[in-house]
Amino acid sequence: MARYQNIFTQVQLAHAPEMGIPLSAYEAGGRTKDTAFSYWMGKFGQAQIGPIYLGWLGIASLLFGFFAIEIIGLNMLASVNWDPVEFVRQFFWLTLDPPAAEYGFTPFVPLWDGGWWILAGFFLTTSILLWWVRTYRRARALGMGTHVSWAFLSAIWLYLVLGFIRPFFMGEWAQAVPFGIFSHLEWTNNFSLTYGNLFYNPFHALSIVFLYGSALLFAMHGATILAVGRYGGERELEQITDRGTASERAALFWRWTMGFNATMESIHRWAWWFAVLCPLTGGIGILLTGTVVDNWYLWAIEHHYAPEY
Ligand code: 07D
Ligand code: 07D
Repeated sequence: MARYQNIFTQVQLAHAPEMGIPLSAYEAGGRTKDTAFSYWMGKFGQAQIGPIYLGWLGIASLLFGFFAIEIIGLNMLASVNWDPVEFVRQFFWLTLDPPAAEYGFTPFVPLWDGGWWILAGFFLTTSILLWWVRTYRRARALGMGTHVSWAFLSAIWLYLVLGFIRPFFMGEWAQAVPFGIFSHLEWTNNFSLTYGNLFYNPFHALSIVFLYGSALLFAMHGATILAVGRYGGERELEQITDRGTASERAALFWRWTMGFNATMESIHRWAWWFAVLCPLTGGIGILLTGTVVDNWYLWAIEHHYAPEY
């Protein structure tokens, strides 16, 4: 029987670099000319690195992202008296916090009292939004659907709710998430405690369903395709135009084990929806907290979602 090459036996062909579809003269200016081949990257994915399409959107996005990281990093460095050793030692605990509650939601806050946080947030958000436009435009340029962009937007929705939309409705920047490794975890913990335990927020529960569901679907799909790799199962084009033995087996496996099987197409819709619904429902849950519901535990008792002890 023909043996399919897997990660251990894969043959890496050395060939002229694949440059992608021709672009208009204007667009071609945005694509780098150089490529490289990496044997080790070839173990994880394609051995060819580049060309990358940066364009002005990509460059602007990276630049704004750099400003944000720079502001966050320098503020953290200032908080340890510009001592690089302490910066590294304490890195996980360093933080750049939003303005205190007394400033409300005004953008005019002294830099050292939270103004830097607003600026960093502005630059980070600009960077993320520009990157989003880039995903949309590159997909269009390739004649693809824009599914990646809409999935990304779902994550951006949660990010915006956490750092801008909810603070806006609450009338305080102080409600937003700090920039810092452990400080953002402390914020997450405090948020749950302040609003009476987030576990009683049904949208947090839904978000967890889709988070766990995403991991489960990813495991099932990844495992299934690897399991039929010996029949060329991951060559989706051949499997779709000529439903070969791999797809057939993959489908039968699930029909035999659980009575139902997704199709080659629908499994990707399942995955897309689960991933998208995780931050989408999460964002709804966060937006309702403190604006509509002050204490999820009491809310849950009132709505017979939790028993009264
Ligand atoms: C694997 C793709 C690669 C991305 C990576 C993250 C930065 C931040 C910034 C030092 C899966 C790159 C990180 C650029 C550096 C500074 C200022 C994605 C992969 C590797 N969190 N969170 C992390 C962010 C929120 C929570 C890790 C961002 C909410 C918990 C990392 C945001 C809440 C835990 C991180 C954000 C929350 C983490 C690993 C934005 C509720 C962990 C992330 C923009 C949702 C875990 C120490 C990861 C950890 C962790 C980044 C928001 C909760 C630093 C950028 C406010 C409970 N978060 N997080 O792998 O180890 O994601 O923390 O909204 O346990 Mg977080
Ligand atoms: C953060 C979307 C924004 C990210 C973007 C990416 C960059 C970096 C860098 C390329 C993740 C920008 C990227 C800038 C680029 C490079 C290198 C998505 C983000 C745009 N919870 N909880 C969730 C669980 C508890 C709390 C969601 C579990 C406690 C709060 C998720 C448990 C308390 C919030 C989830 C648990 C608490 C959440 C996040 C268990 C704390 C949120 C989904 C088993 C003590 C968030 C409604 C997600 C949310 C959230 C899981 C427990 C607090 C499903 C499994 C009770 C405050 N929790 N949680 O996709 O939406 O995040 O809640 O105990 O805000 Mg929770």
